Amino acid sequence: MTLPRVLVVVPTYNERENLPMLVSQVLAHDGFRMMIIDDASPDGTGELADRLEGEYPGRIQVLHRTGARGLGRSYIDGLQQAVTQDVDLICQMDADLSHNPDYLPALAAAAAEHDVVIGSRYLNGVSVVNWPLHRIFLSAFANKYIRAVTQLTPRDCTSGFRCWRRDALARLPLRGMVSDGYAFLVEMLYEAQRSGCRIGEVPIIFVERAQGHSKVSTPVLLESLVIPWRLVLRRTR
Ligand SMILES: Nc1nc2c(ncn2[C@@H]2O[C@H](COP(=O)(O)OP(=O)(O)OP(=O)(O)O)[C@@H](O)[C@H]2O)c(=O)[nH]1
Ligand SMILES: [Mg+2]
Repeated sequence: MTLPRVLVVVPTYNERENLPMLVSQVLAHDGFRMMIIDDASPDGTGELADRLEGEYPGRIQVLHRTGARGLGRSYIDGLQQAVTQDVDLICQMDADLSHNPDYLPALAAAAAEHDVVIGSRYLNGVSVVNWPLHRIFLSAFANKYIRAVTQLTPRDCTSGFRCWRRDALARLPLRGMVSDGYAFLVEMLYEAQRSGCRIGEVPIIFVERAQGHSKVSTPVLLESLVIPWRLVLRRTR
């Protein structure tokens, strides 16, 4: 069997300490390339990404965003470009090493049978390392809430570690998506389930970042509470 051609899309904001390790671990896999979408990080992550592009010729693309920053906006810009490229699979993951690149081949393999495969923290109980108890409860509650409101079936609807078949991702209405923070991940999955995508999950152990800072803010969390209702109401109208 020939190896799939995989593009790994990674949004970054102030991830200077994490990016070199991430790049070397992702690109250790044959047939993998990366797209780094940097939001003009004040810590110089964008320039670092350009240097890494020189170290791995032909295997890294860097998208430098200007203007309003945001995780959802970054993914929309990056994924719209990604689906036009000559690749079989498109993965998305965080830059902070919470998502171990060692799982990428398992996600890619499961994409033979699914249109999107989620790296899931909640398949065998809770597989999260170094989260305080309140964060575990918050995430578990968020998933229960989202699944109840939207009728989404995966155990982990908020995981940012995913692998898509390029053709399935290309069919999603990326341009029309309304959420910007983590809710964007829920919106993508909602549209995928609605369009009949086969959704799979493989277990991962999520490890909380050791370097850099979280970008989770109160408005972003509130958006996650509102978006499930917006998605459902948009479809029933
Ligand atoms: N381009 C871009 N990337 C972002 C933005 N906000 C967060 N990211 C990236 O999105 C990924 C997830 O963000 P994190 O801050 O790790 O969010 P989290 O995992 O929920 O929080 P932590 O507990 O700190 O890990 C990381 O790769 C970030 O660098 C943004 O506004 N623009
Ligand atoms: Mg993180």
